[in-house]
Amino acid sequence: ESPEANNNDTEVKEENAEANGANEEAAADAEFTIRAGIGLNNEHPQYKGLEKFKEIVEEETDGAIHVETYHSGQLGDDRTMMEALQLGSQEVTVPSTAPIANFVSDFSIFDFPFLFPNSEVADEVLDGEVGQKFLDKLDDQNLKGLAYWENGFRDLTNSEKEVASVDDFEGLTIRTMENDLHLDAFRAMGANPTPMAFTELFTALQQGTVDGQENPFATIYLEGFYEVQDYVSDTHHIYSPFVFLMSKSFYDTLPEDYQEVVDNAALEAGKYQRELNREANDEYLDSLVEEGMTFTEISDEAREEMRLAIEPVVEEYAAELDQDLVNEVYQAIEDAQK
Ligand code: TK8
Repeated sequence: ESPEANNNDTEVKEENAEANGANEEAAADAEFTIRAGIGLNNEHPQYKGLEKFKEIVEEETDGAIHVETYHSGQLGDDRTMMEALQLGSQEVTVPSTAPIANFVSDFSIFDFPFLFPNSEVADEVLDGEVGQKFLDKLDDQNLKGLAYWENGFRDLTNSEKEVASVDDFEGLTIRTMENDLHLDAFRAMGANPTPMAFTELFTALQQGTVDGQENPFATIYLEGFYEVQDYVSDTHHIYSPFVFLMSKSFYDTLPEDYQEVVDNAALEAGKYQRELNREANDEYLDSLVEEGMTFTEISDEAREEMRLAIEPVVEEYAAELDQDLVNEVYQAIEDAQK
């Protein structure tokens, strides 16, 4: 290697050691340490949001609360990290609502396909009264929901063929999140769904264990799925919220003024994360095509066909949930469009 390269390595090593040193020192001085872990990698807006949360909390508490941020499933998959919050071995994680539904089943409403017509309506409903009612239901699981962030509208990719309508789902093995509604919705469209933690997804796509998956464009691009997937369709079949979760037992140990700091920081960082996420999702479809993926546009008729194919599943799940809450969600969606 050229001497400069070596020199850079040494410089990088010194920088890292310094950063870690500073980190260790900060951790030693802090009254509280928050271990915050997510599944997406450090380029994704989800991680930028976590860094923003860290910046605000450490500044507002003058370092009394120290935040350690982890990405790419370093602390495990979404379910593992939520269980770690319940056990007190981790303080923050930001999963999609789909895995949360395994802890609080009412959350499955947010994975009803085609529930939210756009992100503005989603923001208004989630950040309003009815969104808070769902967050309050997390307390019994020793989870404190502080804010809704954004994963985004989910789109289908696969390595087999162009998907332009429901008929094209036939026979495709699609990885879904670990959520029964997702499984039943993809079965209703003729696909062969397989539930899998996000941490195993890239390898499964690479090895062909599954033909495809569904996630927002930002995730498809930033996680490099274009390297192992050939086709992408803008199905936009589900708007997926993230929920900023804190271990409730940890939250309850914080003095009231620090609770206010983390409450506001989660909301503030969420606004920032949503903005970054929307910019990213708009820009990354072009990047996917530049990386060689074939883009298939889903027509309104084809999307309506998908909605109708899934409708019996949505009705079945809606009947299982708290009817007042379901009606409140639909009413809030209607009001948000007036
Ligand atoms: C990352 C996941 C991801 C989700 C999925 O941990 O599992 O496909 O969309 O964002 O939460």
